[in-house]
Amino acid sequence: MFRSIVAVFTLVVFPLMALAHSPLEKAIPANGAVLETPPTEYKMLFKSPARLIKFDIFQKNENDNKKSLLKSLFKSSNGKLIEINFKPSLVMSESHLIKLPEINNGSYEVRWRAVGEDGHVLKGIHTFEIKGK
Ligand SMILES: [Cu+2]
Repeated sequence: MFRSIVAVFTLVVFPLMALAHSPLEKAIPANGAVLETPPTEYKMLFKSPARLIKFDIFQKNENDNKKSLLKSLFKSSNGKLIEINFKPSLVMSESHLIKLPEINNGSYEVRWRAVGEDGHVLKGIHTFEIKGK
């Protein structure tokens, strides 16, 4: 009995904790930000040095917004992938700057992946919205 409780705890609670504790100090635009003007770059500040190995940005479909974070983690985005000329970083750094092309008003989803100093993979999904003035 006790053992199965521990197993359930490990399976259910630990992954949730991992989600709750972002390895990011901050992102600009912040997750959930609503902006008046399109950003020209995306800035990520990690709590400790990491190599950013993947950065995809999608323009989301209108009816996509209701999906919960948990759901979207297990599903790939059905948004439109935006062409950026992203190259995986070769050096460990706490800050990463990704140049964005011109983007229109709408909802965006960023899916990133990085490798921390201990070799662990870090990843996350952020969203932001450009509303216009
Ligand atoms: Cu680690």
